[in-house]
Order: sequence, then structure tokens, then C-alpha cells
Amino acid sequence: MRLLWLLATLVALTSAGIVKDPPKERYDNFRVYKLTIQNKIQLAVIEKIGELTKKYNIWKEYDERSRQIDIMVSPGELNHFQELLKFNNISSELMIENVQERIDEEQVTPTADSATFGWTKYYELEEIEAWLDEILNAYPLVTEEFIVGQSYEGRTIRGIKISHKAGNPGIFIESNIHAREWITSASATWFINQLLTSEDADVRSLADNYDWHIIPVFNVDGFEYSHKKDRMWRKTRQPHATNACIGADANRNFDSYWLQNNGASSNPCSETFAGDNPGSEPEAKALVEYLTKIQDQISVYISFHSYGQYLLSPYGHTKEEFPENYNDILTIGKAFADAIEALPYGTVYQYGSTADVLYVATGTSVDWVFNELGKKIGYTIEYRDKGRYGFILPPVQIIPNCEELMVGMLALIEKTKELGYL
Ligand code: 0X9
Ligand code: ZN
Repeated sequence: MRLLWLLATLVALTSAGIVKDPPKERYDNFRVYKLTIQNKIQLAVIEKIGELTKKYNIWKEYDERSRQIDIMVSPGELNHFQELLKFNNISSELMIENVQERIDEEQVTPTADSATFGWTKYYELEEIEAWLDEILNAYPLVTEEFIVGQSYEGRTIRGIKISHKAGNPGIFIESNIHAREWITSASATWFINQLLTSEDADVRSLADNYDWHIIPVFNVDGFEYSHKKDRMWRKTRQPHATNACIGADANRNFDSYWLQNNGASSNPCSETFAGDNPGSEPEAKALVEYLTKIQDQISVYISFHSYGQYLLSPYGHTKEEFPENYNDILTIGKAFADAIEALPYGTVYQYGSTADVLYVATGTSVDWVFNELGKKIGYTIEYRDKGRYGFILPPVQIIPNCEELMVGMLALIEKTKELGYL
């Protein structure tokens, strides 16, 4: 009876607008530092504080090559953090002084663009989906919607297939598996638009001679949450049974070396939490089922991420071993990176296996496709930049980033074909 009263009061308060949803997360005076690590003790210290998820947030995990790690620090923790750096002799570079300012700047959009969908601002899920519907309507002969499945919160994970003729080899693009990496869905929609509208001969041939399967926003719940509640959200939104922390890293939830070799975390509060078991996240499970079903139609798999400017390939689980076709994988990677560097922006991409050039990551989608579906060509693209803006890449950089994607893709596909994989 008492419970009933409590419930009734709660309903009354909610409808009166007294009990509200928690407000949008703010990042006033949160800073982002790039740290350079010199030894294991320093790394252990930073990884330990990285687990204090209320105070810190790892933006970019430690990578052995650069010996760097990017970490966001809350204002209340700043003094302690600075003492810690000093005490442990860790050198640091301040990348972002006030994360909230960057977020606010990101929202400022040119008014001229507000009526039509474009690539000078970032859009919310609803807007992206409405645009997708328009595209499907405008190009009914060459496009088709596909449905991967449902997210934890019941959203539909949608994709678009673009096919200009029967019998084309297939290229699969999965984007925005990490919610806060907004540049990835902006690039995916731009790329879709180019495949359908570009008059450039090279782009036309890319559109005509391959079937494109593209998911612009894979982590739909996380993406929505990153717009509405917390700009820095990365994971899925499924609550954990025994813990207050929500979500798992969908890109650690696939059944390929799952939770092995320290390539993911078993701590539900970590940004790289692998989930309770492979496929525990409905999104990852749905993608596995969908890809298994259409595997014969796919030759190349690409996953869009940010940031760091890398083209990463398998393996993610070890740097002691490499795939048997690693030379080809590197040749294709070089073609991609060279093409991008040749543009006037001069942006430099590093390429190589995930474990070798970045860090050990297990249970990722690309590695699952490579190892379990036996696909020979799979890459992760980590877009701009190298930490100046990190995840909050200013809207003016969307189109330059996309131009880089296109020349990179043209070179990648051409080389992949030349080497006999397409
Ligand atoms: O850690 C990740 O999941 C990716 N980096 S990110 O900063 N965007 O989170 C890299 C994933 C590497 N991919 C594969 N091994 N397939
Ligand atoms: Zn990512």
C-alpha cells in the first residue's frame, strides 16, 4: 500500500514537472591533457585514475608508439591531477582548456544551412534518419533500406544499400559505433550523398562498380544520448545488472578474442567495458546476425571512428602475429595514407595493425569480420584530428575531413582491386 502511495506521488510529481530528467551534462572548465608516458609506473598511475569515471575520462587510450594518452580532467580534480603529474614526473600538454567552450562552439551553426541537410553542422539522429528517408525516396532505383535490428532502447538500426547493377562486389561501412565520434556519421552521410550525386568520373565508377552497404549511425541509443544528455558518451545504453554504470563498449563486444590480452575491460564503469559476454549488447548481436546472413555479399568491411588519423587493420588482439596477407594490407594502407597526404591539407595518417600502431583492442567489429567471417580486407578509419579538438571536431572541418575520406577510399578500393580482393 505504501509502495502504491509512493508510486502515485511520483507520477503526480513527474506530471507536475517537479521530478525532472537529469539535466544535460556540462563540461565547464574540464580540461584535456595529452600526457607522454615514460615507464610502466607512470602508465599504471594514469590508468588507475582513468577508472575514476566521475573525475576523469580517457579520450584516447595509451598507445605504445607515441607513448601518449589523452585524458579529460574535471575542474575539481585539477589540483590533485597536477600534483600527481609532478610527483610522478609525467610530462603533459594542455590540449583543451575548457571542454564546454568547445561544445558550445560546435553547436553554433550557420543560419543559411538550417533549411536543408548539409555538412557544415552536426545533426541529431532524427534529422539523419529523415534525410535518409528523403534519399531513399529520391533514388528508389539504386537505393534500398536494410534493417540490422533493434537497439537496447528499441530504436531501429538502419542502413542503406546503394547498388547500380547486379553482381557488384560489396563494401560494408559501419559508422558511429562510438556515440561521441560525431564526425563519423557526418562523413558517412556525406559519402552516401557523393555516391548518389557526384559527377566526378572516379566517384561514379566507385558508385557503379560496387554495392555499398552503409550504416550511418550504428550505436543509435548512444548517439541520441550524446546529443541530448552527454556529449562525451561513448558506449551503448544498456544498464548493468550489478552496477550503477551504464553501457558497454560495442566495439569490444564481438566474439573475437573477447576480453583477452587486456584488449578490453571487465569493469562496467570503464569506457572499454567488453560487456557481460560476447553479444551481450543487442546492437552487436544484431550486427553479427545481419552480417552472418549477408556475408556472401561482402568483400571489404570498414568501420568509421575518431580520432587520431589512423588507418587500422587486424589484428587488434596481438602485435606478435600478423595476418598472412599483411603485406597487401599495408600496401593498401599506404595508398590510402599517401592519397590523403597529397591533398592541400597535408593531413598525415598512420597505417598498420591496430595492436602495432595503436594498442591491443579485442572483440572489435572489424576483427570479428576478419577472423570469424574470414574476410581478407577490413579497416578502421580514425578520422581527424590528433587531439587539438579530439571528438569535438569543429563543423568547418567536416567537409575537409570528407574530402580526405573520398581520396583515401578511392585509393584504397583501387589498390584492393589491383591486388585481387575485389
Ligand atoms: O578503441 C577503439 O575501439 C578504436 N579507437 S577509438 O579511439 N575510436 O575508440 C580503435 C579500434 C581498432 N579497431 C580494430 N581493431 N578493429
Ligand atoms: Zn571509436
